[in-house]
Amino acid sequence: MDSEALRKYSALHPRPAGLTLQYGTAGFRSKAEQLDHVVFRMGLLAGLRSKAVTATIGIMVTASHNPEEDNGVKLVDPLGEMLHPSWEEYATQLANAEEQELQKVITEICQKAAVNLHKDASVFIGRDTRPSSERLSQSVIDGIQVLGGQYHDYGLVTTPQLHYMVCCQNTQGQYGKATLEGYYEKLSKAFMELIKQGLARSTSLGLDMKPNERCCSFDGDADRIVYYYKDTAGHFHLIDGDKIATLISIFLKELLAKVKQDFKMAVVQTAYANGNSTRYLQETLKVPVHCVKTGVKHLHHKAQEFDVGVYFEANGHGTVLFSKAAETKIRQLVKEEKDNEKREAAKMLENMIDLINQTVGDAVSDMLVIEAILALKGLTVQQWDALYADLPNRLLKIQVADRRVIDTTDAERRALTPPGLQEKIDALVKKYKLSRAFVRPSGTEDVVRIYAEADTQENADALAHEVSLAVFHLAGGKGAPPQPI
Ligand code: G16
Repeated sequence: MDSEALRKYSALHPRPAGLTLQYGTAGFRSKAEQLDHVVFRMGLLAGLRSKAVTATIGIMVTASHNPEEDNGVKLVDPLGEMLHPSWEEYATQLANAEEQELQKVITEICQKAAVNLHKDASVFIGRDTRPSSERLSQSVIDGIQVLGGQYHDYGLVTTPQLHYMVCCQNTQGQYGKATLEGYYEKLSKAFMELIKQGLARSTSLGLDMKPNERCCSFDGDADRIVYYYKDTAGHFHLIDGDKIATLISIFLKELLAKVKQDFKMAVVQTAYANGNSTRYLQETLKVPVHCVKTGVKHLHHKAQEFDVGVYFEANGHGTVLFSKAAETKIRQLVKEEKDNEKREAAKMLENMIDLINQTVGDAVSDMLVIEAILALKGLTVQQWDALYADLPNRLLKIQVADRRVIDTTDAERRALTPPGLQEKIDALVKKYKLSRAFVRPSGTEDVVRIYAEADTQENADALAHEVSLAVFHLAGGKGAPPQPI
């Protein structure tokens, strides 16, 4: 390692005295002005990770849905996954090290993670449209160069596009071409093929807008999507990640039944999943459902256990993973199966595999998947919405002095600390029908999130408010106590 270069460049990206930042739900996230040293050091970390795994690593400069003045950094592992959890600790150590200790911390990481500093490093960089993002991605480049690494700066891209590019690069093009054109070509081709297949069977289907028009929105870095519409009475209907998972599961389950293979399919959700979505998936659709901690990395990991793993957070983050064995079998059926219905179903599954961005939840790819399914099944947005009715719910956030006083267990559904909080929540939940509530510290904002659902909106609101008061009193709330909704 060039110690002189490290000293020189780290002095250009000084760490504000006393500032400690934690690796959160999806990397580091904070006010942009506090992040220069963090992104520089994440450039270093990406270089180390690349040397450790002998593959290209991705760095995305974005704060997703956060306010414009925030920013953040997400690291992408070789196959497009989130950074391996065992490296989150190294990321935190590096981000918080005193400047004169940087070299020592790097040496320790190299020892613990068996990094050979003489190896090559390659890093792909992307950024969002925030005013601070361009400058911060320059600091990332400084970090990569200190370790003698190569980089390719893709500039403005969505987070899932960067995940895609990293995966393409490390699979020698097997997943696609590592360019933006390659990404658009792959998705548009699969979408056209999928739609064509369905339209060839029935000309009455299509993408025509219905009177109650469906709309969709992406988040700040296009890795989440939600649908919505206004009904004829002017009421707003949100179609969230739970309903997206349900639609995709229905479609895939039908195709899987047609190809008659013994594929294991499951849906992965978090505690934020609406209770009625879980009930519908388990009881009506008869698909196993698993609940994990918030954060796509947790959902992705769990979904990898199945042949077909559908995962979605209620907030619209999600995708579908196919096991290698299932993918190979499906592609083989397309080529060799004599039975027409079976082969056609396999072909649809094959196009779904190509249309879905399996590296990470991708709003563009998810939208094309949803549009194709709606068209192929001839479903209106209202019919999709009516699959089940969401239980009324309320999501609140409050500020406390230190949100780390809240520790949770059971996929974040129960609070271990502060003492007495869970008992209080249990007692409050008992007061309402069909009710459920939980609290957890956010990993992307300095807030505690409170979720409640119940039989009516009034009850969900009242429960959420009562739980927020309990958090305020037991976890050191800041400012005035939360007001009723
Ligand atoms: C990130 C994570 C998501 C998570 C969200 C909110 O999304 O990737 O899995 O649901 O943060 O997390 P929290 O409740 O801990 O603040 P994004 O789109 O903001 O990167």
